[in-house]
Amino acid sequence: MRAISSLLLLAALPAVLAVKTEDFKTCSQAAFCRRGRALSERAGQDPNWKSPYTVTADTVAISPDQASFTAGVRSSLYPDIQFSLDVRVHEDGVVRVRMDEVNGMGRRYNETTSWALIAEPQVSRDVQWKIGKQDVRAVYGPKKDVEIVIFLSPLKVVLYRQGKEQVVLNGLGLLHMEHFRKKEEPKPAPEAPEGDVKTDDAQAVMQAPPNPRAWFEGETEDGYWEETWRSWTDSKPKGPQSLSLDISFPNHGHVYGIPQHATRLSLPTTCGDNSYYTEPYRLWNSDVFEYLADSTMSLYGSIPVMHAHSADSTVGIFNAIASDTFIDIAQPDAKSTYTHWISESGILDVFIMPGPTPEDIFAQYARLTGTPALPAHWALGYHQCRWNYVSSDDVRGVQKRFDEEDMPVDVFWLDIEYAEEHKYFIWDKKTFPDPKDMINDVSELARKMVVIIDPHLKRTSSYPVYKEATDLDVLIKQKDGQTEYEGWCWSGSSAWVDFFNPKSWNWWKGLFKTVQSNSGKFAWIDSTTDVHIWNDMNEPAIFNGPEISMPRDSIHYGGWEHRDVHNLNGMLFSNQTYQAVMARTNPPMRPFVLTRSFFAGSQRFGAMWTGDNLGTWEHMAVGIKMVLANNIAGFSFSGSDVGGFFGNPDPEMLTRWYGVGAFSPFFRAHAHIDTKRREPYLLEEPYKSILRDILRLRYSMLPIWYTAFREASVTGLPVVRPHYVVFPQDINGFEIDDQYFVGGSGVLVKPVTEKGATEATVYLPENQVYYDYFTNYAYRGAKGGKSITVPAALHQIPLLIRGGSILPTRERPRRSSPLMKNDPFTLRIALSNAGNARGELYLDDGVSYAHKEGQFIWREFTAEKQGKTIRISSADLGKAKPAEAVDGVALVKYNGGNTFAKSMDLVRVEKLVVLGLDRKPSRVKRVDGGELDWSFTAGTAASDGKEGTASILVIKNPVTHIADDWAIDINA
Ligand code: NBV
Repeated sequence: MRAISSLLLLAALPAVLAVKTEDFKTCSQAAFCRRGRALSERAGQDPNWKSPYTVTADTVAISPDQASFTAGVRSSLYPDIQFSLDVRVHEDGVVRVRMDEVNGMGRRYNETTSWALIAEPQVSRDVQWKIGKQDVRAVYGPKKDVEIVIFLSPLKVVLYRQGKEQVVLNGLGLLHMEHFRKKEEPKPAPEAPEGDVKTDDAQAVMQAPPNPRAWFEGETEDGYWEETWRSWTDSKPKGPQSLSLDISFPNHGHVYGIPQHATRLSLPTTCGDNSYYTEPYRLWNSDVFEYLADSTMSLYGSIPVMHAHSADSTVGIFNAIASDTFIDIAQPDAKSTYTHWISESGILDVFIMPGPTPEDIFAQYARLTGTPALPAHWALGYHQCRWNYVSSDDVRGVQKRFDEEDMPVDVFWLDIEYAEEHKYFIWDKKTFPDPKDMINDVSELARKMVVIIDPHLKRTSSYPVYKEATDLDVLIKQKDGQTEYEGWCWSGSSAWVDFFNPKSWNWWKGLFKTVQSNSGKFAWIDSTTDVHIWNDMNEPAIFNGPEISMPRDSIHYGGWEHRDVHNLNGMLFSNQTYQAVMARTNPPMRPFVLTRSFFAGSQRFGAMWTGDNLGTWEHMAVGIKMVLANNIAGFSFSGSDVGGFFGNPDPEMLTRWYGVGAFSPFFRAHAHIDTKRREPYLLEEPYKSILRDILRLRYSMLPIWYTAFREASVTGLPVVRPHYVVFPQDINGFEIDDQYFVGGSGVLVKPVTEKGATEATVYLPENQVYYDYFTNYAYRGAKGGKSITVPAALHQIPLLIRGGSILPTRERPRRSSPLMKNDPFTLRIALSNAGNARGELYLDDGVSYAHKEGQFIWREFTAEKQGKTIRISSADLGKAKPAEAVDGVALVKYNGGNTFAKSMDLVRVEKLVVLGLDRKPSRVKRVDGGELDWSFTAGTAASDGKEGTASILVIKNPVTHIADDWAIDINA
């Protein structure tokens, strides 16, 4: 197998060049990445290349409880340097591989997991390690078909399933952990021999064997101790400490994940013959002005999680590293994938997730970093934002117009201009003289506000937040470790809180309190608990810093350099904000925090969006792929700015963008300060009415979204699911990233992102009926997959219901989602080919944590064909499956008669709509009662599998209490 490295040489297809790329480093502009890629190139050119790293056999030790394998590792090139290797199998089969330098001259950053993981994982006691001459191996798993093997010389770690290689670390021999060393004074270069007279000395030089170290690490000390890029010089007091590691996925031809990049879901290659990109994917949280819609450039957040997929299995890795990381991907034969990870600093700490299904990977990853927090229900409604609503009266005016136009909306947002001189928390009293009244006017209609709090603090002692941070000494320091770091941002000369410092946490909480404490410290008393928070610029974005961020040699708590922790920075900020918002009330209420920057684990603290997209069709389309990538990387609550942040979308584009937004987990319209106003009520007809319909559609489907979010919060399964997740064996679906399923509901959507479209092609992956959501037309899929054409004029969203699904909706238009609390439900029962169906509904109070105490309704609806009867029934899933969340949170104290369920006593099912019956029923009756009020419309879709409109049976008012068990028989 040719190494990824040699494939690099043949890289083709230059990336499209455009806006502001010059503000950010490419691999060749970052010394550590140059070194990493050079290593891979050299290795690739040498057919006999072998990793110099070996496990020292006599150091191999298995802990007495069999929990872990440890050993010493050496590189033949630096025999004096010691490394430690630790491999352990977790209870759920995940394998953690750690390596660090020991007894070295410095300390590599080893705390990434203390921020990313929810707990120290439980190690399996059910593993028997076998120490052999050449390897150490352990077979495990319920079927004992998984094996982890550590090959000793050279060091290689392989995960097998049923004897087949799944994941290989250092299979290509690109592992290299640069050790700490002393800076050597440069030696004078030997004088060059003159002319072509070969002196003895010169001959000696030419005949000397090549220096293997030079061969391995490069001839020169490239950027070891200092690095200058544009006008910035990065001092590197610790010297080189980069980490290179190849991770291969034999037998897996697709890889997904590593958000955030504006690219396809199935990640295109970056090296090798005909590679799609030439630059590696980069993870270095960055504020990229006018980012490209098709690029490997790093964006605002990073989740170093990758899924590798084939029709046989899905495996995954989580590479817990928070420093600047470049990732090359090669797929030389379309069957296997080779990746090369090059990071600037940090220990090696890789979690191998064995799968073997996508569902298993989600659970395995959720056990490590947690499931997404269950959002407040209102947060799934529509959010109206722009930079900026300029005054409290402006906010009131916008709210009024929504109500006049009968357009639902839950949240009004304020961007940075609410704050006097961009001193966050401090209202600009000229424009917002009455903030509390304004908030109360909004919350009167059960709505909320979200207000921005950026991390840069204006450096003026008259700003209490800055003053208190200085007094407490919790600001990030310059490279001397003493002086406050100063940079330029919206607030002018600014400083940044170091959230790695635990001292900052309680203080930060205090700022959000809406009542003054007697400590005399700042509290946000002119806000209310109906205000939630938007954290922007938390990469951090700094106008005059290198790559629009913080110098890498700045110092954080514990003496760590910014380079070590950069990608964690955004998560710590939104985490602390989340805790602060939660702490405002007793009992706590679910906070909403939107973050731009994120890392693995950020899903526990709210929502993210894809930053400053452009109002173009390409950006609209790639936003869907980015949201899907985020979803499979555990961070479901995501969306893109509806309308595009920059530019003035024409009405057609804006209309289509609402179609995209209504089917994103997070649905917010936003716009740059220089754009024209574009609130949905401002559009002419027919656009305005179409937007109203789309908003109402979102609201009517909130029960489906909330049920999906609840499932995500318990199992880690994504809220929006691409094809390979739902049909992991259907090879035709592995590249599909423009249509997807909403949770496990059976809703399949393909938002239109093309100008002038009147039709769309939708791929149906199975021999099953799919019903058009609006017209009930029954399309037929086929075994092996089939594409169909569906109408997609401007007012139409290609939206299908997979046969076999039951969808709960609420069809009464309201002004905001809390006002729907007592609205009745409609159940759409979309019968499968076999005449069956299933669905779920989850409900709780939507705001508190009472659901953790069992205060919820969780129903299962089924339709089962038994001879000539179809029985539709509803059962209590809370009772049937007192499930434990994958992260170990037990759903305790559940009883069907809980007070929340009781409070829903008036909520009924107003309508059952049964799609796809073969013929008109003779009777429709409750099993415990009499005949129901029903009507039947015959369809043209015949039961022999022809397309056409489905038959529709409508049953009126069949159920009085949504929380009850019931059963209805439809007799043929
Ligand atoms: O706060 C202003 C904007 C905000 O509207 C946007 O959503 C963020 O992504 N912010 C960036 C700073 C300025 C961007 C040009």
